[in-house]
Amino acid sequence: MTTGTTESDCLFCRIVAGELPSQRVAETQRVIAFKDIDPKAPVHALVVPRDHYGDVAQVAAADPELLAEMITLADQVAGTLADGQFRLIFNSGPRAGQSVFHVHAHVIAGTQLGWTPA
Ligand code: DGP
Repeated sequence: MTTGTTESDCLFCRIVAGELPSQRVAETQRVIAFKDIDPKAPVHALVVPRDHYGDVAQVAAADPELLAEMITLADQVAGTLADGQFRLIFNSGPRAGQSVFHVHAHVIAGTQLGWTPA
């Protein structure tokens, strides 16, 4: 099952549920944002829907308003923790670097960013 659920063996479902600790920086009824455990920039947060979807295409197809809410929360995080400018990254699939299969947007901000994705 990849949509609209909670999965007991999913790391981010467990963070959403509060079973595992995280440093939350923002939240709404349907979305939470917390600091990445291995930050790649001065500001590096993950924006995650509370419901489980495997990747960005799945959430876009099932619930485009939820995807928009994720992006709005990312903008809010960048405005609160940085100067409002940010990069938003959705790794989709292992070869693209996805390691946690609960959709998450990386919010990268707080410095001048380079462009070396590969
Ligand atoms: P990705 O590789 O795109 O699937 O990104 C997964 C991110 O999740 C990666 O940047 C590290 C982060 N991460 C992994 N485990 C944890 C955790 O337990 N807590 C937090 N806050 N972040 C985690």
